Amino acid sequence: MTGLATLPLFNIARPKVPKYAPPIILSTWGFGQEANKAAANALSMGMSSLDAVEAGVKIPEGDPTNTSVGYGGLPDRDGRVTLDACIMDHEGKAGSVCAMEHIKHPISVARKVMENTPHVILVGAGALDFAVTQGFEKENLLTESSRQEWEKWKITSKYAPKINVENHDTIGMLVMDTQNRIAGGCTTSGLAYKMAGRVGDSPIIGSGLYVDNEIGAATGTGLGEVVLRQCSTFLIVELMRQGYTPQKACEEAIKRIVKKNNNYKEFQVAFIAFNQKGQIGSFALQPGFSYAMYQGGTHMVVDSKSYVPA
Ligand code: SD4
Repeated sequence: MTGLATLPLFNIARPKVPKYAPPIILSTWGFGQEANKAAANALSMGMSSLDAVEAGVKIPEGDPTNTSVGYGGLPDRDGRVTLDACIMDHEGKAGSVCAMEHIKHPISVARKVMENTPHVILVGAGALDFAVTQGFEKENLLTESSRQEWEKWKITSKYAPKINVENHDTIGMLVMDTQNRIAGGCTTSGLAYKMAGRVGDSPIIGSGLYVDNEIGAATGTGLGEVVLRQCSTFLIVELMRQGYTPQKACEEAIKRIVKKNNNYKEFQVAFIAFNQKGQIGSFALQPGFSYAMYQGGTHMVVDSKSYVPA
């Protein structure tokens, strides 16, 4: 009798699962794990990497206890919560909103900018008007506890970006689905007590986020001004194009920031990246940065290496 049951085990053809097979999900900071779970759930229902990014980052956007993303975000110095977000898909399409008030999920508005307008970026009142025409509801995003924090801040009015806001920060997310389609999103309320109208790196394509499906993707968190001056996520993807691993590319982007900023010990910046092979990288300026990862069906939070030693 022949048949599978009689064959020795080592003769059975097994499908080869590559070590770094997608899906892969990466998010900045440990709190990104909840977002990753929502993204993984979207993927498991057959949704695309783009849908997964949106579903994922909506978790911290809607969380009032996260004071640097979406609802509950700390306001600018005038007490206004203004949100920045961008999204990019595997075809290189992009959408972004900057300094937008009153809409809880700026990532979803950014996606509408990408899909329903001929533009990439809408800012301020224009972004809000567009959101309303797309059916988004205007809400008060300043929670009572964020209002109280702002009232306390006004006593000294000192502008001092924190180096690591423990487990609460901007979320940047990168997703590769099983069809190897990469999408990314980045969403934030920006720096607490910023000047009215200030926009950081997070909603700017090539600074806070960059995706090139041929190569890979990168996103980041930290002091946006230094990232904006270096176009860091575009740099990381271009370095990967030249053959750098995601790890080496993130390290190089941080080194360039160090080179250009003598005061580099005073702020935090961190990047995460992956390439089409599924290799992952992360590097921070200061110790204390972690990222959430989903790969091989497992969720975990990983402490990143840093330029300044722990
Ligand atoms: C910004 N990069 O607005 C954002 C804020 C951030 O850690 O990531 N904070 O500059």
